[in-house]
Amino acid sequence: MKKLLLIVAALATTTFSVTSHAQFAKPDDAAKYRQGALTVMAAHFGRVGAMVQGKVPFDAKAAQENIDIAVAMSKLPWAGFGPSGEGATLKNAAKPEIWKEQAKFKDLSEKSQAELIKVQTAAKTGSLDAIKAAFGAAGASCKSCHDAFRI
Ligand code: ASC
Repeated sequence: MKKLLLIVAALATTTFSVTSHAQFAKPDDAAKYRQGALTVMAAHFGRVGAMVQGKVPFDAKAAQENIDIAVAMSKLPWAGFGPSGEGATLKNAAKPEIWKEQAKFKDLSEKSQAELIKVQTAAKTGSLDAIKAAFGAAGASCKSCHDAFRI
């Protein structure tokens, strides 16, 4: 069992180090990749949001599963905004400022990831109130990056 866990951990580390250094053959490939990751992240974050807003009944297990996926996905899109992702021709909403202000972009992306982890920590308690307390700041962190960098 311990050996299996070590193998899984090693594979996970490899996966993430590969994705975080991912280079794309064409800017459109990078755009598709980041859009896919952000779409899945937003879908699962949104399912937690629906519970926070009382649009669907609170289900602690579902909230936790959804925020876990959102947190996992939140590691991925940023590779698609690196140098090999500049100049995509497919429809996309990335402002050119992303590539002129990479430090600011990185800072905002890291803030969002940190806020999502706070929602995940809250979800582990099983308390809707705890999730509600963390959810707003996470949504606001998405918005502040969109305001600066999304058309
Ligand atoms: C979401 C989602 C976003 C953010 C943003 C917050 O649920 O899909 O892009 O929250 O709307 O303002």
